[in-house]
Amino acid sequence: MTYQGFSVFIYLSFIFLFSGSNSTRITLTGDNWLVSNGSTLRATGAVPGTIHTILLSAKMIDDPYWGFGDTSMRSLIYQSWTFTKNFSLQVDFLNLTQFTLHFDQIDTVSNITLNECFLGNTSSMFIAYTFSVQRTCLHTDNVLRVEFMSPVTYALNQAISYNKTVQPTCPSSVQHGECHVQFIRKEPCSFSWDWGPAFAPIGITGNVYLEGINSSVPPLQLDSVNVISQSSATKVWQVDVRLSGGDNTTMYKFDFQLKNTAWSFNTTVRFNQKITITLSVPDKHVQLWWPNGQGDQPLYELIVSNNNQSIDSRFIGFRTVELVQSNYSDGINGTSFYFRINSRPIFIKGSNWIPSDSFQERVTNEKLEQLLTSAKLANMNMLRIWGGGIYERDYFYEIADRLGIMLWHDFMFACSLYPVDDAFLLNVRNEILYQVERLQSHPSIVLWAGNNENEMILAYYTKIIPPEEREPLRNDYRKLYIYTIMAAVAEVDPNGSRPFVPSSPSNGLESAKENYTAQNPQDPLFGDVHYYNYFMDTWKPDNYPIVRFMSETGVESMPSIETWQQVSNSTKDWNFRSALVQNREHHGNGQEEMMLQIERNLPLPVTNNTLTKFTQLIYLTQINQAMTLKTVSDHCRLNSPVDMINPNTSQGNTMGLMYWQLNDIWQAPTWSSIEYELKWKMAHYYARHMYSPGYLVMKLTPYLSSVNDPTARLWLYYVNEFVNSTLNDVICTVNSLDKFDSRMIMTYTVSTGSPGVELVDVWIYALLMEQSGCSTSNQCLMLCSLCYLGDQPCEQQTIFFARPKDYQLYNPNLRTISIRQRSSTEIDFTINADNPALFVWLDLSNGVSGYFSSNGFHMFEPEITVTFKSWTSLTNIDSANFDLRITSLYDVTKP
Ligand code: BMA
Repeated sequence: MTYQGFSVFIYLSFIFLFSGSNSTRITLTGDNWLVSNGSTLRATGAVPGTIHTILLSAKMIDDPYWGFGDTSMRSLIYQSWTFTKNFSLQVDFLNLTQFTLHFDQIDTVSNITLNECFLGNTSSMFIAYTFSVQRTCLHTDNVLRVEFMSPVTYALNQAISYNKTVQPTCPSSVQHGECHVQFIRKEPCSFSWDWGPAFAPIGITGNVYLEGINSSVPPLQLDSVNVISQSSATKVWQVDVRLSGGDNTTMYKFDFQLKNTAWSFNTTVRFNQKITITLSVPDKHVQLWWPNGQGDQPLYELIVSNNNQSIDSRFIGFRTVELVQSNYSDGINGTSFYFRINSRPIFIKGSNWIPSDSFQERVTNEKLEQLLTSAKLANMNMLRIWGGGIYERDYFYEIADRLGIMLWHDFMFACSLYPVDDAFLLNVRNEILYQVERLQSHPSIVLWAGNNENEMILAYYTKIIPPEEREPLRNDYRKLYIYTIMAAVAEVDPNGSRPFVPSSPSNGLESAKENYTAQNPQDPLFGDVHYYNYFMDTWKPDNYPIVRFMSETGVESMPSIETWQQVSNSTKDWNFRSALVQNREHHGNGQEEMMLQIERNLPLPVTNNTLTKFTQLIYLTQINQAMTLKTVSDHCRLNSPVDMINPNTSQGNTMGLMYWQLNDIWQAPTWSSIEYELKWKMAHYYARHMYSPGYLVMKLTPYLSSVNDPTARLWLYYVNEFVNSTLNDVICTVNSLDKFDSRMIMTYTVSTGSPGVELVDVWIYALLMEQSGCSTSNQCLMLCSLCYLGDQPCEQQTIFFARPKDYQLYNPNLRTISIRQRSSTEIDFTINADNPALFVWLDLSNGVSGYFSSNGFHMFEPEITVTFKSWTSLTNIDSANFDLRITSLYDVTKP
């Protein structure tokens, strides 16, 4: 069994002075925590850690991701566990006067005891806890005990003691999950999801330290920095700084300095525990922060000091955010829903983010960096942090700031109704105050959303319950998302630096008219929409609704054979319908749906070799997913211009797409475009292509017309996001699959400069086919290339006039003719073909992690060179280790 990505925490210093204040911290993170279930299992391990990762490193269990670990290890989370740490304290520390014990994150329900003193309990993994510690509780030799209750038992107990049933009580049985997850403030998907396992980890998952100070006055602390807005009249940025600590008898002099700029400011104030100081930064001192693809991402360090001693600092970026929801001209119903950043409307190209492992302690910062870089490389400008997961660690947001990946940030509530008793609401309120304060300095976060799909779930349940029960349920919803969450956001961000939507999907501002509980939160004329349909032809553009903003849509695909080999070494598991694959397919009938979708458009494998068949089916599911996402993306981008709104339906002005889902939590059939171990599926290469800033879209109307249909038209559009003006060549050819030579060639010039959609040409399909000598649709297809001036490769676009399964395929005899190292991270592969080849898929079997410059492409020339880019430096490249596997659609048709 291979296992990569296990982070190693090394804590070099045990005691350190906290910058700028006279406090001393004793770090308790690191090795030598004893973990025990009180009977059979005892192990020593490291914190941050959870029972699974600690027992694994003590070699007492297998990797939980191996085989059926998700169900076979389930009893671990039904038990109580104690984490114990022995540590000593020096006299100097014991002579200090005030003490606190701090946990960045505890997962989840625990009682905390230090020596003979009970300090308190925890009930949310989304809050940092600080307990005050009496001097009498501290000794030279100390024992810290954190006693965890089973999260599953806790959720059940809470559900039983609540005065009514909260739906859904349990996940669908195909998920092998746990029940009542809405009763515990813990990663919702840790009780299972339709793409993830139920490991429901137990443990200490952040830093732990004991702090002592030599004063009765709490140290000054920088709680948050928030860039609020820019005044268009004065060109001055308003920046709110929240500080706490100190005492109300002292006058404090604060200095603020924006590093590497000429701007600074100081003020002297008296305050009681908390204060917000508003800074005014003239815009001449700073450059704008832009989303990926629109400009640079300059970040500035704001240093806050008191009497020349630095308190703390934050990196900030200067950008304005508006979520524009305005009326259209007369006769057009609904409102717009789009992001305007620095006054520029931005079409959102993105995806949805889920936790990248069930055990966050084994997610390295490099893994996060590579995932977000993969999003950037795919031309994305936004990710949605989905509400069934977690608030990510600080480093995640730092990467997003640096890469220009905007974040639509849900709060962690998903696909469920929730309890609303006082204790629960108080817990939630503290969570929102803590998380918004922690995160609001990040320019990447451009929107807060109350939850994932809960307004939709509410609409569903209110339809199936007796009428008299409906309003109370709606009141519960408002209590949580409007009067608790929205109110808490406004408390920490009183100047409204970012838009808030109560739910995703919702009808945006319009939802307030239905008191935030719409009958149909999926109205295509307002707000955002989640759209799933696994039974239609997902390659047919007309099958998709035309909405204002598509924040979720997608289909499943299978991860690569290497990924399956990481979780089982038994060949019987490497089968499309093996018990292992079925166990990890958490979406009911998911395998059957994928088969249906493949069958509709693609040839089915004919081989008798079971491993070859499995590999080919994986390949086909990935083609299906890639083509599906490209179809939706083309559909959304084509419908983006406001002047293309259909006056009869008011539909159009689609200003964003975030497909479901970017990444994986484990190795399974899912909607992701990147596999658990970071390999890009074909969909991710297609995302990179379909999201390119200058892009051609071809469309045949009616879809898959016959060559005899005199009304059929073939449209060529140019979608442009470039703001600088250039002229680009477009070359279109009609081709067939039996030879490389084109049957017809047409050339155009398109100009950039004003973002929008331009109709380049429209052909009478019957005529075009006749002139190209194509007597049936399945003889021909069309290729259009967009060639930039300069040395960038042309962007090639293809339209099939028939389903790929209806084309005659010829053996391309694909082969690698040269392998050449270009740099320490790049290798060029030159490939030859005898005939055109469809969906050419390149794969390296040596386990090196990286991505190709292009993949899943169609080859219409006898030779092409593709570059593989490794995430890490490759030394001593021996080309023998770079065995390139090449597959094309033709292979599927071979016995
Ligand atoms: C949406 C998401 C997720 C889910 C996905 C696929 O409902 O919000 O809850 O995993 O679809 O079913």
